[in-house]
Amino acid sequence: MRLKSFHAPTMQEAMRLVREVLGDDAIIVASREEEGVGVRVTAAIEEEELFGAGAGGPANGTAASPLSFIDPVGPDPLDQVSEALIRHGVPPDVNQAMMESIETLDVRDPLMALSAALDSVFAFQPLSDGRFPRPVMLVGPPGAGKTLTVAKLCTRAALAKKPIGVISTDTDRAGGIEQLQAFTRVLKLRLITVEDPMALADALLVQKGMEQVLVDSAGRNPYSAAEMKELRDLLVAADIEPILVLPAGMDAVEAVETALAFRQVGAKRLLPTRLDMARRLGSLLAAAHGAGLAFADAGTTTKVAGGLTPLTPTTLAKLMMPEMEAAQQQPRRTKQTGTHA
Ligand SMILES: Nc1nc2c(ncn2[C@@H]2O[C@H](COP(=O)(O)OP(=O)(O)OP(=O)(O)O)[C@@H](O)[C@H]2O)c(=O)[nH]1
Ligand SMILES: [Mg+2]
Repeated sequence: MRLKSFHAPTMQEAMRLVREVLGDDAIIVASREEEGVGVRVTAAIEEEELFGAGAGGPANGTAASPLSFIDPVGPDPLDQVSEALIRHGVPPDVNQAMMESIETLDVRDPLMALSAALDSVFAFQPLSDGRFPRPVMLVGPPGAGKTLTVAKLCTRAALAKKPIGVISTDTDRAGGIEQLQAFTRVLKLRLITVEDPMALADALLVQKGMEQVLVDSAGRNPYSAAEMKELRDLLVAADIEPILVLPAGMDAVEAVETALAFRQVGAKRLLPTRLDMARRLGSLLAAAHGAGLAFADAGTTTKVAGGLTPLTPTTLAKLMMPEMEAAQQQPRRTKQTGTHA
């Protein structure tokens, strides 16, 4: 007997899929409503009915995709991806787009399936290790992790002995400059502080020859027209790329609205932080999807050295399914121990 799960928005649609793929002899063994996703129906069929007794191949065109059937000894990888998306609180529209992108794939590995879904629905543009085409300004709501991210990027560049420029525009808030200065002093970098758009344009001219120019900014309330205008004024002063910094663990709808506000001032990339402190990354997927932002790197620790992980479909899939990553590494570790013994 072979089992297969079907996802659909309604029971009627799920039943139609069962009949289409498995034929009229399929037996429904379980059905379940899944919040925000719809209905999941698991159906079974005898293999002789599927392939024709002794025929060794599909009996007719409707049963032409036996590869996507669940291996009776293990769970369906697509079900595991679907469960992970629900666990992460990925909103229904994003969940559906991701699941649809992989429903016809023949993959045995849930990490690969999730990685394929991420790859087809999202864009990934990690920050280069080399020369940045434009200076970047880390922007976002208060406390998102902008200053720590600038410190991490400074440290990464300093370890690679790259000449970089560091500018802070966070001059209004008490302590805004000192926080970054504490890092730049250790790294023996000169921190330039600027108070207005003209000064920023001049500071960027001074830093022109640098491989990377990093600009910290003050936290902005995405719903304050005045604060967002201040930010826009800074950004139009020079050719500079704003990168949105957003912490994991926000409400998904709030994350989308925040991302849209920063998209309006020109952000095209999202750099999520605090991935080490959140178990649900759905709000970040929602923000990237809703505002059309590409994933850059992610903050995964408070440490400045090695504190950024370049995001790719594979690294993000591993962050979303750490249990699968751990399970895959298990046999390798055992083998290494054997070699040393
Ligand atoms: N665990 C963890 N903490 C982080 C991460 N990124 C930032 N933080 C913490 O988040 C807090 C805020 O970080 P900041 O870099 O000061 O945030 P900011 O966006 O510059 O804040 P404002 O300048 O006040 O708007 C600090 O306590 C950081 O240590 C991360 O990836 N992981
Ligand atoms: Mg700051």
